[in-house]
Amino acid sequence: MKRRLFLASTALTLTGCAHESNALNQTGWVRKIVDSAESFDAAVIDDRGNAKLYLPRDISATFPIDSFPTPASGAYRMYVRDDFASYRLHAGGAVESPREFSLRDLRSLRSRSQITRHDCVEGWSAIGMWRGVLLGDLLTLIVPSSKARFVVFRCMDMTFNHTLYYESLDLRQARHPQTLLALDFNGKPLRPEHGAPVRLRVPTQLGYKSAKWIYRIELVPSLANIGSGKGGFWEDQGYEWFAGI
Ligand SMILES: Nc1nc2c(c(=O)[nH]1)N[C@H]1C(S)=C(S)[C@@H](COP(=O)(O)O)O[C@H]1N2
Ligand SMILES: [Mo]
Repeated sequence: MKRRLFLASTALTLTGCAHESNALNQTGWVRKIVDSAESFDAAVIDDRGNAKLYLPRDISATFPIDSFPTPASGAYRMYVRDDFASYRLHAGGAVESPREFSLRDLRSLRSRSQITRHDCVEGWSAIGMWRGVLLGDLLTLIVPSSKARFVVFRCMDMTFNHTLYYESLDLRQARHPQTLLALDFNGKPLRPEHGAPVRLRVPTQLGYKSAKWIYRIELVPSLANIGSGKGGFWEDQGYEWFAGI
């Protein structure tokens, strides 16, 4: 957290001007860093709105773990002990067919693998290969009702505000062909510290959108009643809800 605050104040110093005095204007700040790092590289997001795909040789040798600690609850420890056999992903809210998915159910759906870069607002990026289910495919199974506008992700880790981590996407972002419910990382099942058994991977958006340790997916008409109403844990602390790279 010290590092986060330090970087936020650095961003303030760097940008300086009055109209940018919001130290938590993280997206704009990161975009500047990403822009400068990418000036010799191809576009990060192409003109169809897709994140750049990388090659196996580009995969980072080490990939940081950068989040709240791995859940310590008895329930999560039991999942780890039984290799997530008793885990269920609950999918409901404003949908016509609420459902629970075991890990085996999720693994029986069509999967997709992609090598993309993860950009964290704290100033690091890393490339990895994720395989999982298209969130759009899961939404097709549960059938969002006409009222549904956002998809909320409920996670099993505890934040410093003693709430569980939460995030959200709108339906367009959720159905983006690169938005995955990732089950595997670099060819192996996700490890607990990287968000096992199911995490979001949204390569078109900043790292905090890629929620780890998801136990529930909830369709809602509005974000007003989620946390303090900004649509995610970090958004409620001042980060932007639209975290496009
Ligand atoms: N549940 C949960 N998901 C989370 C976070 C978190 O603290 N809790 N941190 C986010 C942030 S800011 C980043 S950069 C990535 C880090 O993922 P990694 O630890 O697998 O690298 O997870 C994102 N998803
Ligand atoms: Mo991050």
